[in-house]
Amino acid sequence: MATTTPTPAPKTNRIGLAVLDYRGGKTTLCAGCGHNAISERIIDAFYEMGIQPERVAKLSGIGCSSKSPAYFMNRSHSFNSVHGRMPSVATGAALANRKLLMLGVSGDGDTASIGIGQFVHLMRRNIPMIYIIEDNGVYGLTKGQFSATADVGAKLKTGVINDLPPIDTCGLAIELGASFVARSFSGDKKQLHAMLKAAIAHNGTVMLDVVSPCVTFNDHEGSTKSYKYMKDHEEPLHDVSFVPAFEDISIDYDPGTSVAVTMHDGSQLRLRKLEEDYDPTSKLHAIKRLAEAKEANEVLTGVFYVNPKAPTFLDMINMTEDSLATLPQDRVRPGREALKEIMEELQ
Ligand SMILES: Cc1ncc(C[n+]2csc(CCOP(=O)(O)OP(=O)(O)O)c2C)c(N)n1
Ligand code: SF4
Ligand SMILES: [Mg+2]
Repeated sequence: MATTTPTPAPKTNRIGLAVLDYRGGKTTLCAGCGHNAISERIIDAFYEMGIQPERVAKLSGIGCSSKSPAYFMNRSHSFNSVHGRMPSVATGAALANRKLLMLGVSGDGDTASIGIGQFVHLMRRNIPMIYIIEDNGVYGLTKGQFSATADVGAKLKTGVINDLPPIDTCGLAIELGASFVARSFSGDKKQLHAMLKAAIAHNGTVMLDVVSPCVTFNDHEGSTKSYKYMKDHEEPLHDVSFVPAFEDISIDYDPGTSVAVTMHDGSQLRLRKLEEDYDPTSKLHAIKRLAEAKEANEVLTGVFYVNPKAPTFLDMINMTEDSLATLPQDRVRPGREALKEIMEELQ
């Protein structure tokens, strides 16, 4: 009689979920779009960190990039906002329930063009959330016009040249108060994966600008956001690795050649120095190095700035640990005495 081999049980993470539990709908983006690679890294990072998908709130604006939350973690909460207005929705959700892990996905157009006013106020509040810009230098969804992150001299397929200076979202975020600011490339699997895991462990605003080529409208000769340009011009500041608090943090670490930043949950972000003197906890270093890279036409990647101790907006306003929706009436409604006092003050 033939024996049947039992199918092995799927591999699970520390909360007993399989990677399938972190997947979303089938992508409708173009094959080869950098945004798809970022969705894959998000799935892997949340799976490996053992985050309950129901604890995550996915937020986005409008654009091909902003469609991508539909393609990962379909068990999570999700809100697709108006173009460029995701930060105010995220701020409200973070205030209403600080137990949620907020994950915003935006585009360079959604953030740096129409949404710049909202973006700057999100950064200065250090709202606890991960804010990813899937940066392709164009408005992919509306057929490839330049966005405000396009470099001077970049050329569209039609021959149009951009002569306006780009907005550096990383420089802006550091200046304004985001407490974890990094840049990566959708084609750099290892670096992006480590950064996303560190982002999950951070308490404060993580602003992650990920260069993500648009294969349909901005991947040609003359583009500065193409796969080829990134391969030729990417200049990593350090090798990024991350050891979560639930693993043995003493392994594989050489303090002489690495900088280790301890995150608020005890995890360690390890940056193996490629540049001897770079200090990721110094805003000044970060801003200076970004300016130098710009002069040299390099696309600098890495964790530019991190401060795990910066107070978040929720700490500043002494927000309750409980979700507002679960508070009993006597904690949200002023009593008769308090109302009487207010009325007397107004007389
Ligand atoms: C108020 C408003 N203005 C303009 C548009 C048209 N529009 C849709 S997506 C988009 C740009 C998206 O670019 P980006 O955020 O870079 O996303 P990508 O498609 O490149 O990923 C624009 C201008 C809109 N939907 N709403
Ligand atoms: S148009 Fe560009 S940004 Fe949009 S899905 Fe296609 S490759 Fe991606
Ligand atoms: Mg874009």
